Amino acid sequence: MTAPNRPSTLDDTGPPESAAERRYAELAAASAAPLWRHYGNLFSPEPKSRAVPYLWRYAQLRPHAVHFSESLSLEDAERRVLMLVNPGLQDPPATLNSLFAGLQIIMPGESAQAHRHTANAFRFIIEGSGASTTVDGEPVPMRPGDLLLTPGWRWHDHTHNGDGPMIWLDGLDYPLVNALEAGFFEQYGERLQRHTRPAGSSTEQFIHGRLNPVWRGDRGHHSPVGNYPWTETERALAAIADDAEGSAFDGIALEYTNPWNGGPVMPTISCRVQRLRSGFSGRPHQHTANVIFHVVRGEGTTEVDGVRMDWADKDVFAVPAWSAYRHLNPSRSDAVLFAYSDEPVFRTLGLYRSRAGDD
Ligand code: GTQ
Repeated sequence: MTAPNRPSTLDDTGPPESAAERRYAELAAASAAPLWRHYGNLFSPEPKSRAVPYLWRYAQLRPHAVHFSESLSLEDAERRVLMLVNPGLQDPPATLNSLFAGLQIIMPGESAQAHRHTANAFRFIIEGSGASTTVDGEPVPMRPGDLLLTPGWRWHDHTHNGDGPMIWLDGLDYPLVNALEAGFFEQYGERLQRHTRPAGSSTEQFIHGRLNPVWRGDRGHHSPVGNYPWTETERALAAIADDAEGSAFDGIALEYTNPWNGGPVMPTISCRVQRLRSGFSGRPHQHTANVIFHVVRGEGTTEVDGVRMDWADKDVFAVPAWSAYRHLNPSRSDAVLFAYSDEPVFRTLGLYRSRAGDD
Protein backbone atom coordinates (compact mmCIF):
# COMPACT_ATOMS: atom_id res chain seq x y z
CA MET A 1 0.00 0.00 0.00
CA THR A 2 1.21 3.50 -0.77
CA ALA A 3 1.07 5.86 2.13
CA PRO A 4 -1.62 8.54 1.85
CA ASN A 5 -0.50 12.10 1.40
CA ARG A 6 2.83 11.25 -0.11
CA PRO A 7 5.03 14.35 -0.07
CA SER A 8 5.11 16.27 -3.33
CA THR A 9 7.88 15.22 -5.65
CA LEU A 10 8.22 18.73 -7.05
CA ASP A 11 11.52 20.39 -6.56
CA ASP A 12 13.53 23.16 -8.18
CA THR A 13 15.95 20.85 -10.00
CA GLY A 14 13.44 19.27 -12.40
CA PRO A 15 12.85 20.26 -16.04
CA PRO A 16 11.26 23.67 -16.57
CA GLU A 17 7.49 23.43 -16.54
CA SER A 18 4.66 25.87 -16.28
CA ALA A 19 3.14 26.84 -12.98
CA ALA A 20 -0.09 25.18 -14.12
CA GLU A 21 1.63 21.86 -14.86
CA ARG A 22 3.32 22.00 -11.47
CA ARG A 23 -0.07 22.57 -9.90
CA TYR A 24 -1.54 19.54 -11.78
CA ALA A 25 1.40 17.43 -10.67
CA GLU A 26 0.79 18.49 -7.08
CA LEU A 27 -2.86 17.50 -7.44
CA ALA A 28 -1.86 14.09 -8.78
CA ALA A 29 0.53 13.63 -5.90
CA ALA A 30 -2.37 14.41 -3.57
CA SER A 31 -4.48 11.74 -5.38
CA ALA A 32 -6.84 14.32 -6.83
CA ALA A 33 -7.51 15.31 -10.42
CA PRO A 34 -9.08 18.17 -12.40
CA LEU A 35 -12.41 16.91 -13.78
CA TRP A 36 -12.19 19.39 -16.67
CA ARG A 37 -9.24 17.44 -18.10
CA HIS A 38 -11.20 14.14 -18.03
CA TYR A 39 -14.71 15.21 -18.81
CA GLY A 40 -14.97 14.04 -22.42
CA ASN A 41 -13.68 10.55 -21.59
CA LEU A 42 -15.84 10.08 -18.51
CA PHE A 43 -19.05 11.47 -19.99
CA SER A 44 -19.00 10.43 -23.62
CA PRO A 45 -22.01 11.40 -25.74
CA GLU A 46 -22.68 7.71 -26.28
CA PRO A 47 -21.04 4.40 -25.31
CA LYS A 48 -17.95 3.29 -27.19
CA SER A 49 -17.01 -0.28 -26.35
CA ARG A 50 -13.35 -1.24 -26.14
CA ALA A 51 -14.46 -4.56 -27.63
CA VAL A 52 -14.54 -4.96 -31.40
CA PRO A 53 -16.95 -6.99 -33.52
CA TYR A 54 -15.29 -10.38 -33.96
CA LEU A 55 -15.90 -13.81 -35.50
CA TRP A 56 -14.28 -17.04 -34.26
CA ARG A 57 -14.39 -19.87 -36.79
CA TYR A 58 -15.18 -23.28 -35.33
CA ALA A 59 -13.29 -25.05 -38.13
CA GLN A 60 -10.15 -23.11 -37.18
CA LEU A 61 -10.41 -23.65 -33.41
CA ARG A 62 -11.64 -27.26 -33.20
CA PRO A 63 -8.27 -28.83 -34.17
CA HIS A 64 -6.58 -26.83 -31.37
CA ALA A 65 -9.15 -28.06 -28.86
CA VAL A 66 -8.56 -31.64 -30.01
CA HIS A 67 -4.78 -31.14 -29.79
CA PHE A 68 -5.00 -30.07 -26.14
CA SER A 69 -7.38 -32.92 -25.37
CA GLU A 70 -4.50 -35.22 -26.35
CA SER A 71 -1.65 -33.31 -24.70
CA LEU A 72 -3.11 -31.77 -21.53
CA SER A 73 -4.81 -33.85 -18.83
CA LEU A 74 -7.78 -32.65 -16.83
CA GLU A 75 -5.70 -33.30 -13.73
CA ASP A 76 -3.44 -30.48 -14.98
CA ALA A 77 -6.18 -28.09 -16.13
CA GLU A 78 -9.16 -27.07 -14.00
CA ARG A 79 -11.15 -26.81 -17.22
CA ARG A 80 -9.91 -27.43 -20.80
CA VAL A 81 -11.32 -24.32 -22.40
CA LEU A 82 -10.22 -22.22 -25.36
CA MET A 83 -11.13 -18.67 -24.38
CA LEU A 84 -12.56 -16.50 -27.16
CA VAL A 85 -10.64 -13.32 -26.40
CA ASN A 86 -11.75 -10.10 -28.00
CA PRO A 87 -8.77 -8.24 -29.54
CA GLY A 88 -9.94 -5.12 -27.66
CA LEU A 89 -10.27 -6.88 -24.28
CA GLN A 90 -7.07 -8.79 -23.62
CA ASP A 91 -6.30 -7.78 -20.04
CA PRO A 92 -8.26 -9.13 -18.33
CA PRO A 93 -9.32 -11.44 -21.17
CA ALA A 94 -13.01 -11.28 -22.06
CA THR A 95 -15.19 -11.77 -25.10
CA LEU A 96 -17.31 -8.66 -24.55
CA ASN A 97 -17.29 -6.11 -21.73
CA SER A 98 -19.40 -8.17 -19.33
CA LEU A 99 -19.46 -11.60 -21.00
CA PHE A 100 -17.19 -14.53 -21.75
CA ALA A 101 -17.39 -17.28 -24.36
CA GLY A 102 -15.18 -20.36 -24.43
CA LEU A 103 -15.02 -23.72 -26.17
CA GLN A 104 -14.67 -26.57 -23.68
CA ILE A 105 -13.60 -30.08 -24.68
CA ILE A 106 -13.70 -33.26 -22.62
CA MET A 107 -12.78 -36.78 -23.77
CA PRO A 108 -14.30 -40.20 -22.94
CA GLY A 109 -13.34 -41.38 -19.46
CA GLU A 110 -12.44 -37.88 -18.28
CA SER A 111 -13.97 -35.70 -15.60
CA ALA A 112 -13.65 -32.02 -14.74
CA GLN A 113 -13.59 -31.69 -10.96
CA ALA A 114 -16.36 -30.15 -8.89
CA HIS A 115 -16.13 -26.48 -7.99
CA ARG A 116 -18.35 -23.43 -7.66
CA HIS A 117 -18.05 -19.72 -8.32
CA THR A 118 -20.26 -16.68 -8.00
CA ALA A 119 -20.07 -16.12 -11.76
CA ASN A 120 -23.16 -17.45 -13.54
CA ALA A 121 -22.52 -19.96 -16.31
CA PHE A 122 -24.29 -21.94 -18.98
CA ARG A 123 -23.24 -24.52 -21.57
CA PHE A 124 -24.67 -24.77 -25.08
CA ILE A 125 -23.76 -28.20 -26.39
CA ILE A 126 -22.07 -28.30 -29.82
CA GLU A 127 -21.05 -31.91 -30.46
CA GLY A 128 -20.67 -35.31 -28.83
CA SER A 129 -22.76 -37.63 -26.74
CA GLY A 130 -22.58 -39.41 -23.42
CA ALA A 131 -21.44 -36.59 -21.12
CA SER A 132 -23.25 -34.99 -18.23
CA THR A 133 -22.86 -32.17 -15.74
CA THR A 134 -23.78 -32.59 -12.10
CA VAL A 135 -25.29 -29.43 -10.62
CA ASP A 136 -25.83 -29.38 -6.84
CA GLY A 137 -26.11 -33.18 -6.82
CA GLU A 138 -28.34 -33.54 -9.89
CA PRO A 139 -26.85 -35.23 -12.97
CA VAL A 140 -27.89 -33.28 -16.07
CA PRO A 141 -27.42 -34.99 -19.45
CA MET A 142 -25.86 -33.10 -22.37
CA ARG A 143 -26.94 -33.48 -26.00
CA PRO A 144 -26.15 -31.24 -28.98
CA GLY A 145 -28.30 -28.10 -28.92
CA ASP A 146 -29.14 -28.42 -25.21
CA LEU A 147 -28.78 -25.37 -22.98
CA LEU A 148 -27.59 -26.28 -19.46
CA LEU A 149 -27.52 -23.78 -16.60
CA THR A 150 -25.03 -23.63 -13.76
CA PRO A 151 -26.12 -20.48 -11.94
CA GLY A 152 -23.77 -18.75 -9.53
CA TRP A 153 -22.54 -20.68 -6.46
CA ARG A 154 -23.94 -24.05 -7.59
CA TRP A 155 -21.48 -26.95 -7.36
CA HIS A 156 -20.76 -28.35 -10.80
CA ASP A 157 -18.54 -31.03 -12.34
CA HIS A 158 -18.52 -32.57 -15.80
CA THR A 159 -18.12 -36.28 -16.68
CA HIS A 160 -17.87 -37.96 -20.08
CA ASN A 161 -18.82 -41.65 -20.37
CA GLY A 162 -19.55 -41.72 -24.11
CA ASP A 163 -17.45 -41.93 -27.26
CA GLY A 164 -15.47 -39.27 -29.07
CA PRO A 165 -14.85 -35.66 -28.08
CA MET A 166 -17.58 -33.70 -26.33
CA ILE A 167 -17.42 -29.98 -27.12
CA TRP A 168 -19.61 -27.17 -25.89
CA LEU A 169 -19.82 -23.41 -25.73
CA ASP A 170 -19.38 -21.99 -22.22
CA GLY A 171 -20.99 -18.64 -21.45
CA LEU A 172 -20.09 -16.85 -18.22
CA ASP A 173 -20.54 -13.40 -16.74
CA TYR A 174 -17.18 -13.41 -14.88
CA PRO A 175 -16.05 -10.16 -16.56
CA LEU A 176 -19.02 -8.41 -14.92
CA VAL A 177 -18.72 -10.24 -11.59
CA ASN A 178 -15.00 -9.44 -11.41
CA ALA A 179 -15.57 -5.79 -12.42
CA LEU A 180 -17.99 -5.61 -9.48
CA GLU A 181 -15.31 -7.28 -7.30
CA ALA A 182 -17.84 -9.94 -6.32
CA GLY A 183 -15.88 -12.99 -7.45
CA PHE A 184 -15.69 -15.99 -5.09
CA PHE A 185 -14.43 -19.47 -6.04
CA GLU A 186 -14.31 -22.72 -4.10
CA GLN A 187 -13.20 -26.31 -4.72
CA TYR A 188 -15.60 -29.04 -3.64
CA GLY A 189 -12.84 -31.11 -2.07
CA GLU A 190 -13.67 -34.38 -3.79
CA ARG A 191 -13.27 -34.76 -7.53
CA LEU A 192 -16.95 -35.42 -8.20
CA GLN A 193 -20.16 -34.74 -6.31
CA ARG A 194 -22.32 -37.56 -5.10
CA HIS A 195 -25.61 -37.82 -6.97
CA THR A 196 -28.26 -36.77 -4.46
CA ARG A 197 -31.14 -35.96 -6.82
CA PRO A 198 -32.63 -37.99 -9.69
CA ALA A 199 -30.97 -37.43 -13.08
CA GLY A 200 -32.75 -34.81 -15.16
CA SER A 201 -35.41 -34.12 -12.50
CA SER A 202 -35.20 -30.32 -12.61
CA THR A 203 -35.67 -30.48 -16.37
CA GLU A 204 -38.59 -32.93 -16.36
CA GLN A 205 -40.51 -31.17 -13.60
CA PHE A 206 -40.69 -27.94 -15.59
CA ILE A 207 -40.74 -29.35 -19.11
CA HIS A 208 -44.31 -28.36 -19.93
CA GLY A 209 -43.51 -24.70 -19.34
CA ARG A 210 -46.92 -23.62 -18.03
CA LEU A 211 -47.32 -25.99 -15.06
CA ASN A 212 -44.79 -25.47 -12.27
CA PRO A 213 -44.12 -27.95 -9.42
CA VAL A 214 -45.36 -26.04 -6.36
CA TRP A 215 -43.36 -28.00 -3.79
CA ARG A 216 -39.99 -26.74 -5.00
CA GLY A 217 -38.52 -24.04 -2.80
CA ASP A 218 -35.89 -22.73 -5.19
CA ARG A 219 -37.62 -19.53 -6.33
CA GLY A 220 -34.43 -17.52 -6.32
CA HIS A 221 -32.75 -15.30 -8.86
CA HIS A 222 -32.18 -18.09 -11.35
CA SER A 223 -34.17 -20.48 -13.43
CA PRO A 224 -34.38 -23.85 -11.60
CA VAL A 225 -34.20 -25.72 -14.93
CA GLY A 226 -31.02 -27.79 -15.40
CA ASN A 227 -31.41 -28.37 -19.14
CA TYR A 228 -33.47 -26.78 -21.90
CA PRO A 229 -33.32 -29.75 -24.31
CA TRP A 230 -32.84 -29.14 -28.00
CA THR A 231 -35.80 -31.38 -28.82
CA GLU A 232 -38.08 -28.87 -27.04
CA THR A 233 -36.36 -25.82 -28.54
CA GLU A 234 -36.77 -27.31 -32.01
CA ARG A 235 -40.45 -28.02 -31.30
CA ALA A 236 -41.00 -24.43 -30.15
CA LEU A 237 -39.38 -23.07 -33.30
CA ALA A 238 -41.38 -25.42 -35.51
CA ALA A 239 -44.62 -24.37 -33.78
CA ILE A 240 -44.26 -20.82 -35.13
CA ALA A 241 -46.10 -20.54 -38.43
CA ASP A 242 -43.94 -20.11 -41.51
CA ASP A 243 -45.62 -16.81 -42.30
CA ALA A 244 -45.36 -15.45 -38.73
CA GLU A 245 -44.02 -11.93 -38.70
CA GLY A 246 -41.22 -12.36 -36.16
CA SER A 247 -38.86 -9.57 -35.20
CA ALA A 248 -37.68 -7.21 -37.92
CA PHE A 249 -34.25 -7.28 -36.25
CA ASP A 250 -33.91 -10.87 -35.08
CA GLY A 251 -36.31 -13.00 -37.11
CA ILE A 252 -38.17 -15.74 -35.24
CA ALA A 253 -36.48 -15.14 -31.88
CA LEU A 254 -37.53 -17.03 -28.73
CA GLU A 255 -36.18 -16.34 -25.25
CA TYR A 256 -35.44 -19.19 -22.84
CA THR A 257 -37.31 -18.29 -19.66
CA ASN A 258 -37.18 -18.77 -15.91
CA PRO A 259 -40.45 -20.67 -15.25
CA TRP A 260 -41.03 -18.88 -11.94
CA ASN A 261 -41.33 -15.42 -13.44
CA GLY A 262 -41.10 -15.62 -17.23
CA GLY A 263 -37.92 -13.54 -17.12
CA PRO A 264 -34.39 -14.30 -18.30
CA VAL A 265 -32.77 -17.57 -17.22
CA MET A 266 -30.27 -15.79 -14.98
CA PRO A 267 -30.21 -12.21 -13.61
CA THR A 268 -27.23 -11.21 -15.74
CA ILE A 269 -27.71 -13.34 -18.87
CA SER A 270 -30.58 -13.69 -21.30
CA CYS A 271 -30.49 -16.62 -23.75
CA ARG A 272 -32.36 -16.85 -27.02
CA VAL A 273 -32.65 -19.00 -30.07
CA GLN A 274 -33.45 -17.36 -33.39
CA ARG A 275 -34.36 -18.65 -36.79
CA LEU A 276 -33.44 -16.46 -39.74
CA ARG A 277 -35.42 -17.64 -42.72
CA SER A 278 -33.79 -18.04 -46.11
CA GLY A 279 -33.77 -14.54 -47.64
CA PHE A 280 -34.05 -12.77 -44.26
CA SER A 281 -32.74 -9.22 -44.34
CA GLY A 282 -32.80 -7.81 -40.82
CA ARG A 283 -33.44 -4.21 -39.96
CA PRO A 284 -30.33 -2.56 -38.48
CA HIS A 285 -30.37 -1.50 -34.83
CA GLN A 286 -28.19 -0.85 -31.83
CA HIS A 287 -28.65 -1.31 -28.09
CA THR A 288 -26.65 -0.95 -24.92
CA ALA A 289 -26.58 -4.72 -24.34
CA ASN A 290 -23.68 -6.91 -25.51
CA VAL A 291 -24.55 -10.02 -27.53
CA ILE A 292 -22.63 -13.20 -28.37
CA PHE A 293 -23.99 -15.48 -31.10
CA HIS A 294 -23.33 -19.13 -31.87
CA VAL A 295 -24.38 -20.63 -35.19
CA VAL A 296 -26.46 -23.73 -34.47
CA ARG A 297 -26.83 -24.40 -38.18
CA GLY A 298 -26.79 -22.66 -41.53
CA GLU A 299 -24.85 -19.69 -42.77
CA GLY A 300 -25.33 -15.98 -43.18
CA THR A 301 -23.84 -12.56 -42.58
CA THR A 302 -23.95 -10.07 -39.76
CA GLU A 303 -22.80 -6.51 -40.46
CA VAL A 304 -21.57 -4.66 -37.38
CA ASP A 305 -20.54 -1.00 -37.67
CA GLY A 306 -19.66 -1.64 -41.30
CA VAL A 307 -17.65 -4.80 -40.47
CA ARG A 308 -19.02 -7.81 -42.31
CA MET A 309 -18.91 -11.19 -40.59
CA ASP A 310 -19.74 -14.15 -42.82
CA TRP A 311 -20.59 -16.95 -40.42
CA ALA A 312 -21.10 -20.65 -40.90
CA ASP A 313 -22.06 -23.71 -38.91
CA LYS A 314 -20.85 -23.68 -35.25
CA ASP A 315 -18.98 -20.33 -35.48
CA VAL A 316 -19.18 -17.80 -32.63
CA PHE A 317 -19.34 -14.04 -33.11
CA ALA A 318 -19.57 -11.04 -30.83
CA VAL A 319 -21.49 -7.77 -31.18
CA PRO A 320 -20.28 -5.10 -28.72
CA ALA A 321 -22.58 -2.70 -26.88
CA TRP A 322 -24.10 0.12 -28.93
CA SER A 323 -22.72 -1.06 -32.24
CA ALA A 324 -25.18 -0.90 -35.12
CA TYR A 325 -25.77 -4.32 -36.65
CA ARG A 326 -28.04 -6.37 -38.82
CA HIS A 327 -28.40 -10.03 -39.75
CA LEU A 328 -28.74 -11.29 -43.31
CA ASN A 329 -29.45 -14.77 -44.57
CA PRO A 330 -29.00 -14.79 -48.36
CA SER A 331 -28.50 -18.59 -48.35
CA ARG A 332 -31.10 -21.06 -49.56
CA SER A 333 -31.67 -22.62 -46.13
CA ASP A 334 -32.86 -21.28 -42.82
CA ALA A 335 -30.18 -20.39 -40.31
CA VAL A 336 -30.52 -20.92 -36.56
CA LEU A 337 -28.55 -18.85 -34.05
CA PHE A 338 -28.19 -19.21 -30.30
CA ALA A 339 -27.66 -15.78 -28.72
CA TYR A 340 -26.85 -14.62 -25.19
CA SER A 341 -26.64 -11.12 -23.85
CA ASP A 342 -26.34 -9.00 -20.73
CA GLU A 343 -29.61 -7.24 -21.52
CA PRO A 344 -31.15 -8.08 -18.09
CA VAL A 345 -28.38 -6.12 -16.36
CA PHE A 346 -29.14 -3.01 -18.38
CA ARG A 347 -32.89 -3.37 -17.89
CA THR A 348 -32.59 -3.90 -14.13
CA LEU A 349 -30.36 -0.86 -13.74
CA GLY A 350 -32.45 1.38 -16.00
CA LEU A 351 -29.61 1.59 -18.54
CA TYR A 352 -31.19 -0.26 -21.46
CA ARG A 353 -31.45 1.87 -24.58
CA SER A 354 -31.98 0.94 -28.18
CA ARG A 355 -32.29 2.68 -31.51
CA ALA A 356 -33.33 1.36 -34.88
CA GLY A 357 -30.56 2.09 -37.37
CA ASP A 358 -32.86 3.52 -39.99
CA ASP A 359 -34.71 5.83 -37.61
O1 GTQ B 1 -16.98 -25.56 -16.74
O2 GTQ B 1 -16.99 -24.78 -14.73
O3 GTQ B 1 -15.35 -21.81 -19.53
O4 GTQ B 1 -15.44 -22.78 -14.20
C1 GTQ B 1 -14.77 -21.16 -17.36
C2 GTQ B 1 -14.79 -21.42 -16.00
C3 GTQ B 1 -15.99 -23.18 -17.75
C4 GTQ B 1 -16.70 -24.67 -15.93
C5 GTQ B 1 -15.37 -22.05 -18.21
C6 GTQ B 1 -15.43 -22.54 -15.52
C7 GTQ B 1 -16.02 -23.44 -16.40
